[in-house]
Amino acid sequence: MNIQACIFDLDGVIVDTAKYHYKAWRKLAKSLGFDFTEAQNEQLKGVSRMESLNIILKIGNKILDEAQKTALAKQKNDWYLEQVADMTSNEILPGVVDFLNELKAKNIRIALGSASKNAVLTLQKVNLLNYFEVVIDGTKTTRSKPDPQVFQLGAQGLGIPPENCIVFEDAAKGVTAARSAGMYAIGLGNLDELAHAHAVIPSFEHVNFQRIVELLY
Ligand code: B16
Ligand code: MG
Repeated sequence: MNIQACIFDLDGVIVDTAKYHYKAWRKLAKSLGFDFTEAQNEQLKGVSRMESLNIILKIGNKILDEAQKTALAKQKNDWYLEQVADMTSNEILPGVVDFLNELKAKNIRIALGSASKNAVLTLQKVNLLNYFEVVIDGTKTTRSKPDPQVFQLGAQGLGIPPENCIVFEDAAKGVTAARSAGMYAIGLGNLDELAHAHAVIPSFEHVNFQRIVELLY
């Protein structure tokens, strides 16, 4: 095994913006007259904005035309961005900065692979953009996770073969995407949802690069 690059998902891996997405989607669902639970929200992790809206409208049994959907997606994003506006580096998840610094010191290449169209803004808000040599986000992809495109583009941008990359993901669909790309996948969070990853860790706290590589054997 020769790991040369790490590709990170953003929401739920680097920063805890998943809770902001959920709050904004729930507000939207309520404005349409139905509730949207945290369990239902699991289906949205790693999924693009429009696909997320379609899932929510299905849950609420709402059929809308494209113009209405575009307006709702914008409304959700406006609510989401109100919360992102107040973000600081305090919202970086535990252990992430130490891990990124360790990768830099070891010359392991770093890319982002996120479905979010707000990824660059978010990385700027928390002061991490400079760590990422390549940023592939929802503005650069045409296919959503579980399609491997986002991670393939990340590895191509770095010029590293997929078998030499580790992907870090909090979403089941993201783990599937990484594996379809022929990469190693480390799940962040719950083993039940991420059992198809090569290994699952609760967070970046108390792990270093060597430990991650050991988990892959
Ligand atoms: P936006 P990730 C994903 O980011 C989120 O997990 C998902 O909940 C969200 O709908 C998607 O980004 C699109 O985000 O509305 O900001 O474009 O986990 O792939 O980093
Ligand atoms: Mg995520």
